[in-house]
Amino acid sequence: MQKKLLFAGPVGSGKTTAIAAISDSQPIGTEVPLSDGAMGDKTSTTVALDYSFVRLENEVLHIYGLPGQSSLSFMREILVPGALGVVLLLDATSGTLYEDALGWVQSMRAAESQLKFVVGVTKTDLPSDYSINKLRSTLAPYSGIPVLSVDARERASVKGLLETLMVLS
Ligand SMILES: Nc1nc2c(ncn2[C@@H]2O[C@H](COP(=O)(O)OP(=O)(O)OP(=O)(O)O)[C@@H](O)[C@H]2O)c(=O)[nH]1
Ligand SMILES: [Mg+2]
Repeated sequence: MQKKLLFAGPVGSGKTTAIAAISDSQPIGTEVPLSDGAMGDKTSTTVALDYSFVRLENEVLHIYGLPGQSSLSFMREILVPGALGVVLLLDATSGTLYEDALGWVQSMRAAESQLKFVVGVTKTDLPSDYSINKLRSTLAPYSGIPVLSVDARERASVKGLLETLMVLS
């Protein structure tokens, strides 16, 4: 059976960047320019999905990235069936980090109750008042979700998330 994993999380958390960093081939993307102009070096947003694959310990993992925009949340119901697990990326500099964490876990578990999660917090190199302990306690009702700090631009960092998820899945 095909091993399917999802990258989820809000706009700008690094899903498309992480998939490009980990991929064995050029990912398939559905990027359009940001309507309000660039956010730093981010100039586009995903409007349907990202797709790529990666070989990890002799297994081929099929990787799908969701769009972060809430108006495109219907893509979750389309992409969740058959997925083994979710890499949930959250942006440390976002003022809605903790609500985002709960909202994404709740909405995706509503679509598929058995989904495994690993959380990767990006942009921890930038100034913020993000606290890993507060995030862990926010997610405590969903026991067994590891929380790691990552850089979505770094292959080794993203690979660590996938390896953690595959141990759970
Ligand atoms: N400084 C810093 N920048 C990061 C880090 N991880 C990702 N980024 C940047 O954050 C931005 C993420 O953009 P995308 O990958 O398009 O985000 P996305 O989650 O796919 O967003 P949508 O498709 O719009 O939902 C890029 O500009 C990355 O270079 C990090 O750890 N530190
Ligand atoms: Mg994207």
